[in-house]
Amino acid sequence: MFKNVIVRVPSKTISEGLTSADEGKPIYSKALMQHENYVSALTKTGVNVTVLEPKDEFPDACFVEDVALCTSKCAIITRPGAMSRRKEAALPDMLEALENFYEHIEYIKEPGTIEAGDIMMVGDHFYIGLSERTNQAGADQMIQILESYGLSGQAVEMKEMLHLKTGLAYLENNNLLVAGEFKTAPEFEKFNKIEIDMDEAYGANCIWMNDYVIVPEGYPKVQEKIEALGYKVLVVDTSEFRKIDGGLSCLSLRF
Ligand code: CIR
Repeated sequence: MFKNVIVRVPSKTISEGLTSADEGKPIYSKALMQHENYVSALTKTGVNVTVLEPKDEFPDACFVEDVALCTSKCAIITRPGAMSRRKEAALPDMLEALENFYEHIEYIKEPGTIEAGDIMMVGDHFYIGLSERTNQAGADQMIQILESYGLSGQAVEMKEMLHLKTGLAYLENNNLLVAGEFKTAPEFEKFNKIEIDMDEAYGANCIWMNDYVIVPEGYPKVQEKIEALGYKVLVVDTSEFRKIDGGLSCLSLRF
């Protein structure tokens, strides 16, 4: 069960966020509204939500998932691979928020880079995607930290996606949404894989929240497959965040 969530309100500079999508720039007012709906959906799942203030100097700072890994034992502050995002990881208000919940806070150090959108938690085990943002040194440090707390981790090769969780979502009970390159990855063979079609690949970025699964709006086949598994579904529109490669998981830290 998750008890707590941390989010950060999008800033008016969100239109300058990093992107590989060719879908235009996010509209600030719409992004704000979608973010409010996201917080409402999270609240419905019974968690306590800490809402941090926007940071104009960091257009991507609403994607808080990337700056910390929150485990059952400790929080680990990452070192983002994207230069424009590197200093997001040590913002004082985020540290303060994490200190409210965690006695132990660890840090990824140079030359390691890691963005926690590349990390998927399955119980006490963590899969770490080696992406353009997360390097081997970062993954090695992370695994070492996890092991020092009795947790474990393993690195996963990846080639196409921005982040590991761009194409994977663990829905507990051994159920795993898989898209694109992860459909055939040997690491995930043991799961009950729910394959997401190419035309709905963005919809693979869902989040399991206690009895609910939050699904992005506009992916009916994904929604149907999740409902068929017996989950209660909440739908949230993330179209403005999609324009800068962000999705549901990216917008929160859940622990
Ligand atoms: C970036 O490129 O860093 C942001 N525009 C999107 C980050 C998405 N985060 C995630 O997948 N965890």
